[in-house]
Amino acid sequence: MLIKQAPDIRSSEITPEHVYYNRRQFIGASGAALGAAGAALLGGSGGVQAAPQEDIPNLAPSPFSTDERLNSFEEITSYNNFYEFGLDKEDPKRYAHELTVEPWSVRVEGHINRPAADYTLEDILQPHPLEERIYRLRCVEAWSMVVPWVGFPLADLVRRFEPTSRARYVRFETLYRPEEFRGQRRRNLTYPYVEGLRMDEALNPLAILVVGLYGKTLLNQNGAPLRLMVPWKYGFKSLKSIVKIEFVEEQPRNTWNVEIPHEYGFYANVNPEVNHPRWSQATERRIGSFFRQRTQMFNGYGDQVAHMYAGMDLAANY
Ligand SMILES: Nc1nc2c(c(=O)[nH]1)N[C@H]1C(S)=C(S)[C@@H](COP(=O)(O)O)O[C@H]1N2
Ligand SMILES: [Mo]
Repeated sequence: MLIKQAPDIRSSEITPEHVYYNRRQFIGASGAALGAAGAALLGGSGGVQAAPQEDIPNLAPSPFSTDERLNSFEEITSYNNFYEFGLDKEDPKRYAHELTVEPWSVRVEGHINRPAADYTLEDILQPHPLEERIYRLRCVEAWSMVVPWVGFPLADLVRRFEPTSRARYVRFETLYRPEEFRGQRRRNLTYPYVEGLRMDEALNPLAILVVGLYGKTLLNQNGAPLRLMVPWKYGFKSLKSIVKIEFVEEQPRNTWNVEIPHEYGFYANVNPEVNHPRWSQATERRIGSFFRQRTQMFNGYGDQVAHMYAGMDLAANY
């Protein structure tokens, strides 16, 4: 991830990456508003190489982190689901270099009091101090991992754009670029990949936007440069390589629900008692361990999230 001079700032204001991250954390902690002048830009290298990883130092730890044994960097970056690169677990790593993530911008629009616009990745990240969140990740295919993500609370971004009372859901879109995503050329799903959260879910402190893992910026196979992570839901809710965040009134039609409605719903909360037609959800295979383990309700995050679903029929709202 190269730091490039923004067209409107002087070279004396350009900051090296490590200072930049520090400053961003400082700025975030001091509550500076969106769009402070002189923020460094993540520049376009224009090449065909996957973006090189950069260190993200000085991460605040989180009380929400698990102390379970971490999956290795190798496991987390070579066993992936990212259908835009292909159906096999090895495909995302194999074809990750075909995607260019610099420059990157995110369209933010819908029922908000802030301007609807294309924001540079820099604009999106600038006010938010980054922290490490070590979360369990549970795929609906009944495998799981423990991943040290780097990110910030989605709630902080949501609040910053000041949703109006008509904003009842947040809808997200992954990049649509068939020239670089071979899975999109093959139409192995209906693209762009769409996901959504109810507003209270988006405001839950566990929901984060992720920019890195293991203290480094994301590799393309994990959803560079910006992806969602909602740890109490099956992994398909946590979409990758986000280019659009929209505040909407209606429940979004999420990709897997559109694709196979009788197998995938909107809520997709991890639930050992509600089986998927093709996979029992009672147990899971932790990548790297031999024995299967019991799946926990809400992936073990019930204390933080169960209240949002009080009175809801969790079997019907898979
Ligand atoms: N755009 C997009 N996002 C996606 C997917 C995908 O195919 N496309 N796969 C999902 C699924 S099924 C899972 S389990 C997680 C896997 O994230 P990881 O590869 O970083 O472990 O990404 C999710 N996000
Ligand atoms: Mo998944």
